[in-house]
Amino acid sequence: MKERLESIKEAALNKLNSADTLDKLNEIRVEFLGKKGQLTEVLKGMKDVAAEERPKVGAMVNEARETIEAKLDDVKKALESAARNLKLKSEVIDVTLPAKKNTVGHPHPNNVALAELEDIFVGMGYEVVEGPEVEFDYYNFEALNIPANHPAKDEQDTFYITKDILLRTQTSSTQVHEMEKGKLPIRMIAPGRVFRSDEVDATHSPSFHQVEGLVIDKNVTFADLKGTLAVFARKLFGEETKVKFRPHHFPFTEPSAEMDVSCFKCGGKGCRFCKDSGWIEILGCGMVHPHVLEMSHIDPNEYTGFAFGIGLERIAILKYEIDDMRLLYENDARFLNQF
Ligand code: 2NL
Repeated sequence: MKERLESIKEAALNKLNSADTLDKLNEIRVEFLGKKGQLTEVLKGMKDVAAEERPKVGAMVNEARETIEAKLDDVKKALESAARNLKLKSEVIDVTLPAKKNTVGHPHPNNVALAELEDIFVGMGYEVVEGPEVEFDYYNFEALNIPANHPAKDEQDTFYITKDILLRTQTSSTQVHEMEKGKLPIRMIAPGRVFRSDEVDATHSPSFHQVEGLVIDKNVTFADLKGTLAVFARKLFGEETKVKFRPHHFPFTEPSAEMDVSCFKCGGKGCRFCKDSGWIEILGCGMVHPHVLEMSHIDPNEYTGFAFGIGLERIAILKYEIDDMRLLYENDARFLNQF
């Protein structure tokens, strides 16, 4: 009996010495100490042992069990500690690695130009007002004296949502809403996104941005318009900038004009930038048409006003010498980071 116990113990310790996982350790526990394990089998054989021998054999079985259990415990601790060391080693942080660079957002050239325009007009006492991009036909066309048969109203130029609802083609609609409120005088600019059914190319896009301006007060004249826009041009393009007004036609203004500035590249001598003319077209403007005032319940005998419309992309393209409008909409960080 003693020999059998010794050989079980030896076998168990041998196996434990070569156990390299916790799973194997458990297999060994079951094999020797489990319900059907080798040591348990020996205990079951105790009934065949002579009564006076039983305490001795029992003590030997207990000693064998305790030895195996102690060894199991040792190996388990050793395995757990090895596993922990391995994990710690794999989680070591190399503090000498270079830090990740955070990429920071960048203002879009349109927004850089808009901030500059807003600064100039806010400095002259104008309020910045925004309005809806989806409008009624009335605010986009009718209230601006654009007749029902005007070519701009064609479905080929304007995005209609229903017969009476559309995507605004100019931000004048925002100014009509301001006039309707009946609070005078008005000195405002209306920046925002506008929509026209255009194919995309280097100078066109179905969605672009406008900044329109409107001043309504008593005794406002064309001289006020010229003076204001000349100051604006000098602040935007430099103090030496000259301005020139050419007669034009818009349904919502009378008289109407387009304003050119002297080429800020060549100073007016003529270059590739101004197509050798010395002048660059910047905006459209005019005195608010009496019909437009009347439709918004403003008496044209008491009040007059001037208005202007500026293409924001055009300003950004000129100021930052961008040669293709599509670059403004692609949002390629390599392009935007230059501004
Ligand atoms: C352009 C230039 C312009 C206006 C916009 C305007 C707004 C009201 C009344 C009268 Cl509420 N006019 N805006 C005036 C002149 C020119 O835009 O090139 N537009 C096609």
